Amino acid sequence: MDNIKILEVKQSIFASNDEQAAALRADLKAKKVFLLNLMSAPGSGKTTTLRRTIAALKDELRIGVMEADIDSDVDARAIAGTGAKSIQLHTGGMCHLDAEMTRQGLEGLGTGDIDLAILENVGNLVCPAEFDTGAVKNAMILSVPEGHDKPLKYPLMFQVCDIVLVNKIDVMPYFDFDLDKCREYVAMRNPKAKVIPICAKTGEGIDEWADWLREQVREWQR
Ligand SMILES: Nc1nc2c(ncn2[C@@H]2O[C@H](COP(=O)(O)OP(=O)(O)OP(=O)(O)O)[C@@H](O)[C@H]2O)c(=O)[nH]1
Ligand SMILES: [Mg+2]
Repeated sequence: MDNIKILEVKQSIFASNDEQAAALRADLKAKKVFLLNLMSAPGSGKTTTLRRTIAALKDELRIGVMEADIDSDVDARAIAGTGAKSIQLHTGGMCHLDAEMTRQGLEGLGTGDIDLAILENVGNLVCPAEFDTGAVKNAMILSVPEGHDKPLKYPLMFQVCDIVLVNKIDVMPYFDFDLDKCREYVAMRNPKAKVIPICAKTGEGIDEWADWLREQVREWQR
C-alpha cells in the first residue's frame, strides 16, 4: 500500500475560531465542497461507519477523508483501503480540531477533485463539540455499549449535531440500551437532530444515512 500522508496541524492563536469557521464555510460553498464533521467517543465506530458510507456513495460522489488523531495512521490506512482519498492529521496532543486546523487538513487533502470531504474528529465527546470546524453539518455516533443516557451527560455534543447515528445495534440484546429513551434525550437537547440506528458491522441502516448525506451534499452544491 502507498505511504499515507501525515500532516501535523497547528492550532490558530490569532483570529477568533468562529470567524475562521465562517470564512472556511464560505470558501467551501464557493468551491461546492461539502464538509462533514464526524464526532464520537473513542471506538464508537467512526472509521467502520465511514468505510460503509464510502462504499454506499463512491459511485455518485467524489469523497476525501481526513482522519484526525493524536498519533498513528491506522484510520487513514483503513480508509485508503476503500479506494477513497485519505490523509492522516496529527493534532500535536490536542483532543479536537479547530477551523484553522481543519483548513490546513483540507489544503493537505486537496479539494479540487472532491464533492464530499469528511473529517473524522478526535474520539472525544467534550472538546470537539466546543469548536466549530467550518463543517457544513455535524454528525455524531453514539454506540449501544455507551448507554442511552449520553445526551444527558454531554449536552453540547448533542446540541451541535444535525444527526445522531446510534451504532452497534447488533449488540442491543446484551445491553440495557433503550432506543426510545435515547431518542427522547436527544430531542431534549436538540429537537431538530435526526436519529438513525445503524450497524456499521452488517451495514444495517447505512442506506438511510447515505440518503441523508447525499441529499445534504446535493443541496449544498445547488
Ligand atoms: N459489534 C459491532 N462492532 C462494531 C460496529 N461498528 C464498529 N465496531 C467495532 O468497534 C471497534 C471500534 O470501531 P472503529 O470504527 O475503529 O471506531 P472509531 O470511532 O473510529 O475509533 P477511534 O478512531 O479510535 O475513536 C472495532 O473493533 C469495530 O470493529 C458495529 O456496528 N457492531
Ligand atoms: Mg477511527
